[in-house]
Amino acid sequence: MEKKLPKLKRLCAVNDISGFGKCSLTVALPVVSATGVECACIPTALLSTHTGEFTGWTRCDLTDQMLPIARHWARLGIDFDGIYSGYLASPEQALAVEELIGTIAGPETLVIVDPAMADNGEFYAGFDESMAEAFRRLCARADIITPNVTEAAMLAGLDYEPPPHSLDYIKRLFCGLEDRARQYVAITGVHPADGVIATYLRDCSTGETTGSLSEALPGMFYGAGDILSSALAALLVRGAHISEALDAASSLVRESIRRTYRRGTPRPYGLDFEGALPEYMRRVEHIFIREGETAW
Ligand code: PXL
Repeated sequence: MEKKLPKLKRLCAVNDISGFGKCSLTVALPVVSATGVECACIPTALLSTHTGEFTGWTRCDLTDQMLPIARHWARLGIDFDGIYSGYLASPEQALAVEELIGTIAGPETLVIVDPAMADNGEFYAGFDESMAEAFRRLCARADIITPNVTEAAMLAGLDYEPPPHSLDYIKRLFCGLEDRARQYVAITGVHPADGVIATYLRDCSTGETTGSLSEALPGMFYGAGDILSSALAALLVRGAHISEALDAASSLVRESIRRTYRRGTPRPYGLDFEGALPEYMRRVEHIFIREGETAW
């Protein structure tokens, strides 16, 4: 008889499907699975592409499906180790996420919210301050939030400052966000100096701050935030320590960006993370390998 395997951890990703452009669910599904975590999903909208740089995209809003899906799962008695929300199509969807957390989360369910609504000092197409207000409420339900610098400034009610981002500015962002999430705030896409990109993480209960720094390649890389948040969410749900989760997630993004750059993939097409997954999975294996058991 082969040895029994432990129960798979299960994450619910609440995010849109942009059919083309490698972001949201088309990133969350493979990245969460590559972490050895089951990825259930509640699609919030169906778009032909993401809304950055592309024009003429199609969109079908799925708000009216979100709670019925969650209620069906609750009736089936399906439990979740984590709920991770990313890009949402409207402030109403943020309210629906709050309600679905109440419907499918248990006391131990980790809630990760990526308040994806803006970048480079500007809201994404179709969003305004009402989206920031809705995310402020939703973030208060989250154990960990992963805003980029623009989103962090919006949530904290501070002005956006373009790069280079001084440590004083990052500290002010953290101070403004300390009461926004229950435990961790990870600010992504920080440019502390020319040619450097970083994610800084604050443990709100201890005030301890750590960072993961990489070489920055020029230009905008769509989907980088989604890869980082998906990996971080799955690693934490699986029980990784926050610092090893941040390191592994950051190196997946770093390697995906390098590959995209080397291949010359058009930026709106998303990151070439596929070839970076094998090394990521080796890292995951290293984190979770236990005496006498495999990580998978
Ligand atoms: O990667 C964030 C994202 C996700 N989904 C949609 C988007 C964006 C960013 O522009 O437009 C539809």
